[in-house]
Amino acid sequence: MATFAIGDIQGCYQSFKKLLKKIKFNPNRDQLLLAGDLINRGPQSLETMRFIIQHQDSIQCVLGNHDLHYLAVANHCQPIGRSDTFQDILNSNDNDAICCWLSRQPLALYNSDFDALMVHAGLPAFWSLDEAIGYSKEVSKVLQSPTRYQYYVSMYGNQPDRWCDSLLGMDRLRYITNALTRMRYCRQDGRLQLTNKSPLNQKPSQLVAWFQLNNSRYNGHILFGHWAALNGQCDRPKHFALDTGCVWGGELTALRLDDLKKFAVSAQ
Ligand SMILES: [Mn+2]
Repeated sequence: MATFAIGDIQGCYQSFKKLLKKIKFNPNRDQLLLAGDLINRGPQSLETMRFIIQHQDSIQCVLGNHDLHYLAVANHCQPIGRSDTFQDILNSNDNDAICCWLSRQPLALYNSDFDALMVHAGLPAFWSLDEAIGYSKEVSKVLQSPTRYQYYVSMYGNQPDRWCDSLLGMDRLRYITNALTRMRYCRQDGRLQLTNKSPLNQKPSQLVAWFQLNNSRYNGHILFGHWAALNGQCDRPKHFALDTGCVWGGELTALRLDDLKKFAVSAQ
C-alpha cells in the first residue's frame, strides 16, 4: 500500500495512464492525491474524468483554476474560451455527473498520515492549517448551493489582493479562491500578485514566491501544483512542487509520500 501525490494532469490521459503503470498503481491497495487542474488544455479531459470518478474510492483531489473554470462554463456562467479543451466533457452524457462530482471536491485537503496539506496553488503565509481548511469549506459550501451561479459569474479577477478576515461575500470568496488555486508570487507584504508566471531566477525583485514568505502558523508538508515554470523545484524541504508541465511537453510527476521518492514520465 502506497500513497502518491500527482501534479497537474490537465487532460493528459495517456501520460496519466503511463505514470500509473510506472508506479504500479493498484486501486485496491494504493491511494492517489491529485493536485488539481485535472482537465483542460490537454487532449483527453473526458477520459481523465471518467477514470478518476471510476476510481474515486482510491482518489482524493483538490480543485485547480482550470477545474473551477470548467464548472463555471458547465453551469452556463461563462463562455468557453478559445484555448479551452473540455468541450468533450460538455458534449458528453457524463457532463452532469462530472460537474456534480467536481463541485464536491475541496480547495484544500489535509492528510494526517503524512502531515501534508494539498492545495492547487499555495497557502498564504498568514493562514493556519485550520483556517485554510475552513476557508476551503466556505467555497465548497457555495459550489454546492444555488448561490454558485453568482460565484461562477464573479469569481474571476485579481482583487482583493490583501486578506482580511472581515472580507465578506464575493470579495472574500474570490480572495480564498485566488490564494488556493492561482497564487504564485506575492509582494513582500504578502499581497497577491497574480499575473507573473516567471521562474524564480527571472522574478522581479519586489516579488517573492508564496512559499518564500515565512509561515509561522503551519510547518507541515505542502503539496502543490499550478506552477509549471518551477519544474518541480522550490528549495524548501517540506514543500513539493508537483506540476512539471506535462501539458506543455514536460513531465507528469508522482511523489510517493511514504518515502518521498519521485516518479515521472515524459509527456505522451
Ligand atoms: Mn493551475
